[in-house]
Amino acid sequence: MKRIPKRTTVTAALPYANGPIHIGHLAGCYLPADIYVRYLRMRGRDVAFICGSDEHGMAITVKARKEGTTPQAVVDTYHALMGKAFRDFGISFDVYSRTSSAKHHEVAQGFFKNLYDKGVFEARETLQYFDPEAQQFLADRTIVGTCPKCENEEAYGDQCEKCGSTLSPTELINPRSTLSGAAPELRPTTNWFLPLDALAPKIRSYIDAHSDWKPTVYGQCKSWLDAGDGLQARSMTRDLDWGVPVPVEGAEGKVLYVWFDAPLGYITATQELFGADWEKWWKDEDTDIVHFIGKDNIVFHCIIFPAILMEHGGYQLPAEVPANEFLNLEGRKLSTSKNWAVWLHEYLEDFPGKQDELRYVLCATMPESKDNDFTWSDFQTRVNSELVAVMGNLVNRVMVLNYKYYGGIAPAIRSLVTNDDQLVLEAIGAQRAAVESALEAYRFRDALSEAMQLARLGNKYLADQEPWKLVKVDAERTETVMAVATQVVAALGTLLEPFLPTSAEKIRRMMGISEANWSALDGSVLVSAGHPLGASELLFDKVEDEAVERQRAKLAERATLVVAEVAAEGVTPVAALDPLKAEVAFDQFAALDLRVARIVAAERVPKADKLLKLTVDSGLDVRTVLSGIAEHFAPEEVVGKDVLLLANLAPRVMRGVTSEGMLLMAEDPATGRLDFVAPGAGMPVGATVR
Ligand code: B3M
Ligand code: ZN
Repeated sequence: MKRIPKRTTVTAALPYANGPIHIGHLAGCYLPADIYVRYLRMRGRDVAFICGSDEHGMAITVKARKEGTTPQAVVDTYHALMGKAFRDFGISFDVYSRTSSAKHHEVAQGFFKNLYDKGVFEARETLQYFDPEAQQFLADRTIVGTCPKCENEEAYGDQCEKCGSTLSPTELINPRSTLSGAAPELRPTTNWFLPLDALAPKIRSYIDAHSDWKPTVYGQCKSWLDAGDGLQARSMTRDLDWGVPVPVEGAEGKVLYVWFDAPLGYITATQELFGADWEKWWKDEDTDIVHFIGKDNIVFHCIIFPAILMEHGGYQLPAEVPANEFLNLEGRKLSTSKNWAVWLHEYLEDFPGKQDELRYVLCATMPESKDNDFTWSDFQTRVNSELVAVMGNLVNRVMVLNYKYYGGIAPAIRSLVTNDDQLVLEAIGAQRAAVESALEAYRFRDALSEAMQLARLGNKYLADQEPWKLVKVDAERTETVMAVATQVVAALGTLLEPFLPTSAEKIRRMMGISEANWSALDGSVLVSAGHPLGASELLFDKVEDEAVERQRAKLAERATLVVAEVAAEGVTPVAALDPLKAEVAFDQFAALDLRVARIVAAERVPKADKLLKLTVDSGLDVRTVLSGIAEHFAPEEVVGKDVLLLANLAPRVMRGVTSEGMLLMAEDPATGRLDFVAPGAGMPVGATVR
């Protein structure tokens, strides 16, 4: 059994204020956090739910430049938009703060000063590009030049988007500043580095103490720690003008690295929420700190932020980091910059009052252990065949019959309770226990399906007992059946609260129950006989084909716009496809042993830029596979992925390592981007491909 903390500080990643919230953000982080918090509140636990906008960082300045406005104007716009969308959607933050506030600057500077005064940082002088016209140092993304690998003339200082190579600004040929167009000069600059290399032993023992974290989270931490050259010192300051000014002498014109200040935003927000009483939420041993994030934030929350807290001292370290994988949209990666998204504020306009429908579908398909896909047709199917046909139907029938037979007064258990009655009544407690254990383990999909199971059982019970027939022959038995079914519906009014708060509240109103009561789901009578029921309300209605088609058309239109924009920017159009290869006999194909496999660990291969050394579970064995994808994927991005493995390829030795098989990859002919060929959802490791 997990220890029950005295209080829980739950944070959800601070979204960058450079664009609206989309369904990927929700499924990755805000929805699971909200479900978890609502659950803790129901159990009477002391919990604070913390979030706010992340208003610093390059993404904001890039956006401001693109729109010809100031970073402050950008963050003001999106802070307001995101805050409203979260509220309208029912994400129940206790505080939604922002990092451009004076208070946050104070907190972040205080932390930096503390570490600086202790001598934690290493000051290092490096050469960096400086724009002599704009009179400022250039961040990697503000330098473009010719890619040394593919000769694309528009490569960025950190990456070439055409060939996918990771670059450093000094590798670019003919670099130029995007601020002024001028050729930048290398100038020396001093920045302050957090010596993660020296701190690695402490970080390792912290991570080792959390081997119970989700395998994807723990695995990513391990692969950072075990990477070829280990953890590297990382600069905590930047030569930029937007951010929290570095509060030490000689640091004029520098700001804190956004990943230094942003997690401290959780602390600022807690201070805003509790005033003088905030400290116990971060410092008491009895407090658990739980960070809900997406997988791209793991290193920052599990390694860098804990390192900062350790060096500061006096703080609890994150106890749990239930990070999720990514949600895709109609088979493509969600992207704010490419406008490939279902935006929350637009959804709320297009589907007014249907918050719970989106919560339901996103929870049922949550990318908990691997990436998942959102499609509009799946949305429609789940709403219509699960919410409408199961849940809505049960509640509606119980209400209609209770009004028809008893004038809206809760019926009483009259006759002897049968085995069927007993089973469905006992299911209330059993499903509550199942929901609890799934939620305590951050298994949100299972938790929701356990809650839904009670509705399924209730529906089946009614279908089996057929009170609408029984009523003609046995009034007493009919009333018992209706009383039992009423208890089940009333239980759903509480059990669904964490997942579907609006619908749960409607159910409670219909049952004449004022408050959700988790502990009463133990066999207690939830609606006593003679109690007046509320008026019937519509829980869910069908999502029609037209609504779904409108959404698909919207996406298609945007996709066309994106293609047009890309073409206008002069990026190469889709290149010629590879010609068809010579015919093979079926036997030649059948001789290949192709299987579903899972990447369980990954690391770079020293002195081999292109290779990743992967540890792959083929179902039959765990083996090493070398793959030429290092320029396309960081090791931590691939851990946990399900892939297709050519398992009977003759072993090959490369760089002194034996590779036992090959992973199937697809290559985008236009960009050279590589991606894994992935099996469909739910296909087990070891399954053969034929
Ligand atoms: N803003 C990154 C993101 O939205 C970042 C999270 C900060 S959490 C302290 O993915
Ligand atoms: Zn390139």
